Amino acid sequence: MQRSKNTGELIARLFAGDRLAAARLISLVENEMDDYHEIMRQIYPRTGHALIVGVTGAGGVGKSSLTNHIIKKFRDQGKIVGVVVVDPSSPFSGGAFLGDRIRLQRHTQDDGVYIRSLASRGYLGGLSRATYDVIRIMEAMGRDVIIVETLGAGQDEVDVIHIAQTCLLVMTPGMGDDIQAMKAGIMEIADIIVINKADLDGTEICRRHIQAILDIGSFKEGDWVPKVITTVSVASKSEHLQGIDELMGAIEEHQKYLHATDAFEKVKFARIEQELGLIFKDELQKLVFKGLKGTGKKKKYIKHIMEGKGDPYSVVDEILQTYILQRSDEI
Ligand SMILES: Nc1nc2c(ncn2[C@@H]2O[C@H](COP(=O)(O)OP(=O)(O)OP(=O)(O)O)[C@@H](O)[C@H]2O)c(=O)[nH]1
Ligand SMILES: [Mg+2]
Repeated sequence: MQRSKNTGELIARLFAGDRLAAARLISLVENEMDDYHEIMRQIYPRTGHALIVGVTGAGGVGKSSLTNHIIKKFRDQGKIVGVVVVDPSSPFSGGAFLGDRIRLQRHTQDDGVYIRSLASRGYLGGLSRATYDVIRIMEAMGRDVIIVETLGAGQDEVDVIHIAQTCLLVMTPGMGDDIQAMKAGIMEIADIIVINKADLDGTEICRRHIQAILDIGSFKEGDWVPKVITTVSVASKSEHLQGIDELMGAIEEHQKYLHATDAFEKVKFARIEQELGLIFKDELQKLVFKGLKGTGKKKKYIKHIMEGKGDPYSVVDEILQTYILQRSDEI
């Protein structure tokens, strides 16, 4: 690891909205340079003001196509937009990275749109933490709206979605029984459920399945009940597109709801809680591994488990006892 040069200047340029400075800072943070925490500390006070929209769902349901339209609508309102595409190279998405780029590329000439893709691997602190950091950097860059596209598959993506104030769960007709399996996601994650590809057969059945799940949901008076919107986000003629204005209306309505109730504070609380947990987990691991370095103990522990003499849980408990409790005694 090494210390980066001129971070002060880069940060000043970031605050002025400079894309190159943003790209440079993102790579410094991704590579966890020594002054990584200092960078994040300095930009943090400039964050927390953007509207953050999450777009999640299974591979190929049309998340990027919808994101494309949402970007355009926000641009038409004069807002500047940041987009984070998480996990585009995941095997689940069938190598959609290129597809994402093509779909989103018509915005790349627009200074009001800043797009960043995060690959699934290669982040020391994990994908979720990298995503949180990149979003903070985009906020500090002055983006009014940040759209986060994630594949709704693994835990990382679920972690990430807590950052969104308004979360779109995208589905398609023909998902059939899968809808039942997504019940928890529908209830826990979705503020807006989008049935995309409504030009395909089965849209009405899909809507009924979703409605049935919502009907048995235990919503209390004043709770937000997820809205269901049907869309067509790719069509040979633009007049065949559907539901984009309704979708934007639903996003606006949800934002109004958040601000009119204490829900906005709850979302903020959840975001910071998640962020604290991610940073803490990562730093704790680094601290422990640093303590073990050069002692040969890490290897010993791994061998111990390999030989069936122990298990990772007991080892972690033991390490925590030895290293953390001893350390805290010192403090
Ligand atoms: N028929 C139809 N096809 C659509 C619609 N929206 C998107 N598609 C197609 O669905 C495919 C996937 O679209 P994407 O927007 O890349 O979907 P995604 O969810 O971002 O995909 P991943 O990032 O790979 O998970 C593309 O071939 C699109 O052309 C729609 O409304 N109707
Ligand atoms: Mg995509």
